[in-house]
Amino acid sequence: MGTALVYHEDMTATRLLWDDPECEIERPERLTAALDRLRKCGLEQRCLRLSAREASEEELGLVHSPEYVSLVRETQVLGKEELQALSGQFDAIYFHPSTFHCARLAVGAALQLVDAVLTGVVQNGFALVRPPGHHSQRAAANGFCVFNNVAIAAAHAKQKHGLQRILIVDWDVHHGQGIQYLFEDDPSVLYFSWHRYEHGRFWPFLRESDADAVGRGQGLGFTVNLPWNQVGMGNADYVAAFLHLLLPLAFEFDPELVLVSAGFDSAIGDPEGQMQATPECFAHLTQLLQVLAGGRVCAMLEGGYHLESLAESVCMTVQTLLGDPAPPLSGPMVPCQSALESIQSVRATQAPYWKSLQLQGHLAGCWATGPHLRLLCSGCDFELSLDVTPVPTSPSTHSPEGRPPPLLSGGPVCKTAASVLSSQLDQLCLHPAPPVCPAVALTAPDITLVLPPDVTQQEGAALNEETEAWARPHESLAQDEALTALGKLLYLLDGMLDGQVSSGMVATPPSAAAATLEVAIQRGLSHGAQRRILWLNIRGKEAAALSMFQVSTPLPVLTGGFLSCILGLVLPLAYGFQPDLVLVALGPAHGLQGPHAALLTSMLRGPAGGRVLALLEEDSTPQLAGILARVLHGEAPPSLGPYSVASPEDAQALMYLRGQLKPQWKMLQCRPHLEA
Ligand code: Q9C
Ligand code: ZN
Repeated sequence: MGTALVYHEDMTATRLLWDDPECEIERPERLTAALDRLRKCGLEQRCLRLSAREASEEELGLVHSPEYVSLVRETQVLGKEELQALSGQFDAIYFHPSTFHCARLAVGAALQLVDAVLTGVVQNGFALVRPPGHHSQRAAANGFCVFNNVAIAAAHAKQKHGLQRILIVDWDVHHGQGIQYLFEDDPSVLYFSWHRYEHGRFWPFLRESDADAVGRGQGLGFTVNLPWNQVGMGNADYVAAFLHLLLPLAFEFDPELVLVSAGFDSAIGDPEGQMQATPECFAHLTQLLQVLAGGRVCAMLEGGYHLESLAESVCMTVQTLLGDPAPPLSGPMVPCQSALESIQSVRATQAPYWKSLQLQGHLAGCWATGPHLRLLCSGCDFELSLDVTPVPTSPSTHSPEGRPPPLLSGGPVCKTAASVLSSQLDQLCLHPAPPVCPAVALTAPDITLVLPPDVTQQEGAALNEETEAWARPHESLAQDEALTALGKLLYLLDGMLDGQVSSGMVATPPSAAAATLEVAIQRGLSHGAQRRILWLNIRGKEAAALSMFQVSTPLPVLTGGFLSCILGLVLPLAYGFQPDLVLVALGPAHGLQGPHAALLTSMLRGPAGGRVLALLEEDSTPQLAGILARVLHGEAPPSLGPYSVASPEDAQALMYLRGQLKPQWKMLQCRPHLEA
């Protein structure tokens, strides 16, 4: 299933006919610049092109008053002076004789997109429209917006398709107060908006844009405002807002459809927003939303006034909708204090309405934290082990033979028992600094290995001397089958590291899994320049205990615990680490259900530019192999099903681990430093 691109050239007709510095930025070139760039990048050609239709007056009436629709209809025959006079009755609005036609096309485009997605013609899509819509209200134009494209699309999805849960994500830099007003008391529409606010000193200067506007009546908790109180918010701030605020709520809400008020005035270079997020960030935001609602994501253009930044950001969004991996994010992934204050304040304000925000464990106690720590928690059926080795300050050391030292052979496991912890955390081990190596390894129980399906079948993996050389130190790699699997893996790994292949999957005989993984890590680290590898080893408890340096925590089996582990721990670490490669090993007794494994794998494509290599064991089910292959290929993971909260034990273990790691890994933070 593909991606729709809905457009109509007529939407370039409306333009400002008089001098108005505030309105002149909303110009026809916004559409042509974006479309030109989509063509030049070959993206337009990959989409299903739909020509926009005009919305009917009945459709406009889904959210607008008949009087207001008539007023706009009548602007078609007004002269310039009259248009200017009427425009002056609204805030930041200009009318043009073509406005009614253009605005009906913009709404029609949004409706066509929703219809195409909800009837299964396409998986997702982008409506390239103007005028924008999110400021427009029941009986008022506002902020360049005439009809509320996204709000009408949501009302239509409810009325014509019977949807009961629609998520609207408004990543435009302005508050879409029009959408907020229209769905304030409606629990079937969850409206999330972040916006430049500066404590109320930025347009539209509304008290109700602040974090404490949470909806009313039945809709309490279904309006989520994240005000940015400083300009300059960047990639780390936006990703942190998604991981720590929007996504927990969104998974709990479990939408059937995601609508994006896709304004790109929140991107770098925009004169309105003054923010710093790069165009690639919108690829990541899109990818993070694609794990919801079975991937049914409809993005409608809102603002965006820096033509280059707008065009590139639109391309990033469309490319991601098409299933391509998001390019790696640039810059330090450290959210700023002001962003953390905002995020924390919204989490606190919304907590009464959302179980996913109530997962605060309550562990007292301080721990000796060092750059390296080892923690083992047991007491539940599964466990997630997480091995974090900091980024080296010097390139990885090599043994005399030119090989990196084995990652997993080292000093003895240091087990310093500490009964200080609560009953769930029964062992704490701090161990001496592990060998310097640019790898982060996460070990968790519960995943499966699969044979590569159509996606990444690698045939050119003939046994060669190099494979044998890598295998030689490992007894378990002596057998033919193990060698063959290793050959495939090395071939695939080289393809990924050279940029010819994005992602892949390899199945190994169970007895050779550990050694194969070790070789994969060493090979990855020794390939070319310094590499950063994120390694997730997901397996049963016994196996995890063999690993040398690791932090273990129970792998939550309830949906809420699993999600908080992924959103609150694994992804922040991964985004903060900015790996070149992610290795996901699903070992024996990994215990993950297919949808969980698929979600994890899918989301790990983000931090590594899509370079995810899944290692499965040969006795994994074909279903698991298939599902992982599809998500690696860019398909949406299946839904996790109804939300169930994390167990107190899981929440506590997770909170402890996060507390330990936070000083090193800033993306784990979701609240500002309370002390200096
Ligand atoms: N310098 C949209 O992005 N002017 N509308 C604000 C502050 C109005 C923005 C002036 C901006 C309207 C869809
Ligand atoms: Zn805007």
